[in-house]
Amino acid sequence: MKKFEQTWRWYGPDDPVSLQDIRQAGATGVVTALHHVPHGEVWTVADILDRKRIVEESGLSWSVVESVPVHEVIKTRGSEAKRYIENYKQTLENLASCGIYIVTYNFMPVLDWTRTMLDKEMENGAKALYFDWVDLALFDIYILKRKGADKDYSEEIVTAAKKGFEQRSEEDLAALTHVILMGIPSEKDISLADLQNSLDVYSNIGLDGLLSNLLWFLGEIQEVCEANGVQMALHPDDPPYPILGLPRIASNKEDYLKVINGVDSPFNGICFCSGSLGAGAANDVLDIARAVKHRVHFAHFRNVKKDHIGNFYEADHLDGDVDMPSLLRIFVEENQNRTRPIPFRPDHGHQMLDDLHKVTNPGYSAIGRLRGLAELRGVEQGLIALM
Ligand code: DNO
Repeated sequence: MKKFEQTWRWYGPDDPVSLQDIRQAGATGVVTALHHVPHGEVWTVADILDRKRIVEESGLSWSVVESVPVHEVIKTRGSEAKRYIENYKQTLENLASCGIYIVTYNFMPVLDWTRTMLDKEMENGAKALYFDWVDLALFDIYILKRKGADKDYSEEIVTAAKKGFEQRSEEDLAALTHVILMGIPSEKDISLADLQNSLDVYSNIGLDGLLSNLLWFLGEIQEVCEANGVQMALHPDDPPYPILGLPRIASNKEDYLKVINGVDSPFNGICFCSGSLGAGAANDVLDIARAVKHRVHFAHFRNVKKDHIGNFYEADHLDGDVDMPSLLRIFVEENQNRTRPIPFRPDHGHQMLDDLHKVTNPGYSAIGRLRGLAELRGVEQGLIALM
């Protein structure tokens, strides 16, 4: 029976978790990106080879790119979009020429993943990432001051947000703003002004416009991907619903089916993130997996625990709302049809044990992910033994 490829996200030479740590965790593949290259610029072969060499000298391989960011000009199909598409194609070609074929990306407007708190304390003292609707509404209504924002939330949430705003200190509000606008470590954060400027642009584009921009982008890169064996993996929206009035088009099964059928070619695939999808109250993660598994080029296994209004924290990998053993079973079976094993990584992990005293990238401390990886590979082996 074939096993998954075990991978681990590494933010590059500045990541406090080293390549040697990754080896000790038992992963064989590294998931990384050239975070120092500004969004939209070409990744040169020299730069890619340099990173690849560092990874390989540690006895690991660079299995997946996460991410080659899609520039806002492409997402909004601005006047310079063609130039950015050409750059994107060149980057894909360069990666393939260095033997790197799986590329993760997302099509979320302006912001990547969004949380309202990075250190929610669990009962056992570990810390988790957390998303709270009242805090998001507080930010949206009182800090971003988006027009008509209060209409997007229930009365209960609007009232609680108002109270929160009146009670919280300036410092607290600044910290909340920082967390919401936080980008990928070692890339630049979004500014409040960037976000404000984008609101109008995206409200004109709307859901249909954003989807058609994504399909246009995929159509444009199709030839390069097919000619070079590149597999594109679309990460779901995180969280999987429109936030701050911005449209979202990769949040559920219907969205994914529109995308994979819209440009119906094997290069056009998915990064199946069980935590992102699992945060959607209406999402049945197992059902989504069954519907799209044939196009999954990469998987993030992570869990979430939601409450009755949809706030959620990131739970231990085998805890929470996603039935992880059943999900893994779907992918273990799918993996048997593949020539190249599906790479997965333990996505995020609690800040725990020694890591509580260290400064690490939110969600990406070592020990919580080590625990996640160990649990996930244990489930995989158990499933294989029973098959
Ligand atoms: C967060 C990640 C995302 C993901 C991108 C893919 O931890 O899952 O930032 O890498 O959205 O483009």
